[in-house]
Amino acid sequence: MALDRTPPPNDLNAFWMPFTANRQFKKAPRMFVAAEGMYYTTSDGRQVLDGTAGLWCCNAGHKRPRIVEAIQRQAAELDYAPAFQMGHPLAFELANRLIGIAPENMDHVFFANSGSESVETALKIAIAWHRARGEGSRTRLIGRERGYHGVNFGGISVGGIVNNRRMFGSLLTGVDHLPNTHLPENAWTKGQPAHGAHLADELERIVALHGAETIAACIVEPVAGSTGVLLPPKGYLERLREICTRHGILLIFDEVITGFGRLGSPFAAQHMDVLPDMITCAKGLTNGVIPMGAVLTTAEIHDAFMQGPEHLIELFHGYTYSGNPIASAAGIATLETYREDALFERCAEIAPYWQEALHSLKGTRHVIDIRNMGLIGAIELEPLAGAPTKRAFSAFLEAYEKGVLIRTTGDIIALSPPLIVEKPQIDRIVETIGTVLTALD
Ligand code: PXG
Repeated sequence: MALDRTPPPNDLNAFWMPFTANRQFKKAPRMFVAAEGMYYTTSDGRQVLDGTAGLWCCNAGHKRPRIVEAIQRQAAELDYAPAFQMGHPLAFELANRLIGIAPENMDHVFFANSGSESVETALKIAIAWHRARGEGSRTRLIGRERGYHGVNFGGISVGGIVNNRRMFGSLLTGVDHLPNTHLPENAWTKGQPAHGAHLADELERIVALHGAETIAACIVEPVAGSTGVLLPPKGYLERLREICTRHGILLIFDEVITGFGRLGSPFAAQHMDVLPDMITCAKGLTNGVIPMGAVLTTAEIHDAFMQGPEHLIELFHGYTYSGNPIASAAGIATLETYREDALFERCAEIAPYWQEALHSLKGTRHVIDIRNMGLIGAIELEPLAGAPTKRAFSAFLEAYEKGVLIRTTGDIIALSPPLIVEKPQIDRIVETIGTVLTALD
């Protein structure tokens, strides 16, 4: 008989953790065992205030009854239905509800299971759309330096974070990058910065270099989250839209972070009043509870594929779990929760308080910039000499010990509390960060 190789349940070795300092973590694990509202419970029984909505995804806070019940009900009703050549009602209902809150030019939804998959889907649709219309030479993709579009090959190719790229070979060819929108003259800006709309003109330079007839799409995050909250300068997204339109380039907004109320509107596209051709989203789509992503597209894009004999598949793309019944149920219940509690409006209402609270940290030890928009905030630290990222990581560990969950990327503290956050909780997040930074080397 084979020996049972199963380690004991509390052995931490087998699980190779994502985007984690595995050895550090396994020496001093930080485990959550429960969550409700604005708080996590740790394995040692402490309450930790959630300053990050999990990973930018639990916009309605934790353990929302409507979502919990919807998942339980659906699991007992229809657990799985084949996603190809078969359907089930909830995927259609969720698609309709998404269109109901999306910008007015969005008419169709393609489901995926994560932000990364949504990005791959959108990039593939963009290239295939041009080809379907007889413009097969449009294959080039334009991303942006410091952009984050997930971790699959398309996403890291258009993405612009060097650590996510350098270990993984040659990536997609035919990709160019716009410069990032982070300018030193915008330091300490509250909300959208004044300088930098001209950075969109770099797209003109790329068009002049390669010819518009080779370019399929340009993908950007309306607010770059992962790289440490880089805001779009006033007029920048408008100018990008104008240049894309003029050259027949599809504009994709990656709204994995900005979707579902983070800026006070359902999507950043509405907040900024700029209409992209496609939107990628995930995270807040199900309040983070079940993996799900989606690509929203216009009728113009969708309809170009709906030709030829009707028994033929129009787009050779899709996932086993596209529109999964339990994820769809979670998505519907999540959108209902957002509406019932008017959470997008709540974000818009509390954002000015959030802004002033964050900027009150100006002058705190190590802080070299603070920026914000909606319920997003970033506090940039002076890196510890010779040890970049160490100071911010220490701040993260110290804040956790003091009962507040923050995120750090590089030497930047990135904050994105659930949209249910109350003013005293904002105060606590800010005070804790202030205390931690003051005590830190
Ligand atoms: N696009 C954007 C804009 C994202 O922010 C993805 C795609 C990928 O989504 P998935 O679901 O495949 O992870 C993201 C994810 C952070 C952090 O700390 C950000 C993300 C994920 C985890 C952590 O900033 N963004």
